[in-house]
Amino acid sequence: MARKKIDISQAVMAADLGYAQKIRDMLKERGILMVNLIGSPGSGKTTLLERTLAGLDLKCAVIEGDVATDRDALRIRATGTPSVQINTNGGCHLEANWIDSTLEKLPLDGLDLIFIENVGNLVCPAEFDLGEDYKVAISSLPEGSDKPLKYPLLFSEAGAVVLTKVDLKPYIDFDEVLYWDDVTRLNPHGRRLRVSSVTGEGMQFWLKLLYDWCDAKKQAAKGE
Ligand SMILES: Nc1nc2c(ncn2[C@@H]2O[C@H](COP(=O)(O)OP(=O)(O)OP(=O)(O)O)[C@@H](O)[C@H]2O)c(=O)[nH]1
Ligand SMILES: [Mg+2]
Repeated sequence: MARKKIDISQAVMAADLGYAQKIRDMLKERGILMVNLIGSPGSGKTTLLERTLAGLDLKCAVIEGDVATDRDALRIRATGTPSVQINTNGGCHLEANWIDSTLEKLPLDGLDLIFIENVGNLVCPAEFDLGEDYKVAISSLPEGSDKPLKYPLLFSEAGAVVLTKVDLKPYIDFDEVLYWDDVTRLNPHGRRLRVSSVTGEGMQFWLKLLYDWCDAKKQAAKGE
């Protein structure tokens, strides 16, 4: 029997864009900001979130994406913030239809800000629209200063690039001038921040950016 190969990837992507638009419409109506954190495994996403949630005077919730375990959701819940874990069971990124069904499990009333911590990966998560307002690239000093040009999609589309673990600078050979030059070339309009979740360096600028983004989202909702 002759076999015919059918490419369903286009259809799957198109269906997911429908979910992303549904999420975007719902969040716009409610004035809730959604920020999608994307970075390598161990780049410091959950630690940055823990520190952020302790410093932000906003009502937040977190959707955690990991291949396996609910460890990150447990860390977030320990801060007193509602968090739901999605396990991708091998998948390397989150998709909008999963975010859509997960939002039903979060207390949306009165919420200001939803963070998504995507699966640790610099490649695939950048390709998927989750209905977020901003993707934020999280890259850490120990990963090396050559990463922006090697993984250009994420760095070019991010609303902000956050360089984490800057407290390790004295111990690591990292060309910060090259790093920021490359980021700026890829993404001239994105915000650029350097933070340490250990010392707190740079955290005030990150928190200020989140407040500004939240204010803008609420203003847009009022202007509807
Ligand atoms: N020195 C230093 N270590 C950090 C900093 N932020 C995180 N770490 C450490 O980096 C390691 C990984 O941090 P996580 O926050 O779990 O990283 P993650 O990006 O959430 O990792 P995955 O969820 O597995 O992708 C932990 O040992 C943290 O303590 C920082 O600013 N400075
Ligand atoms: Mg994590």
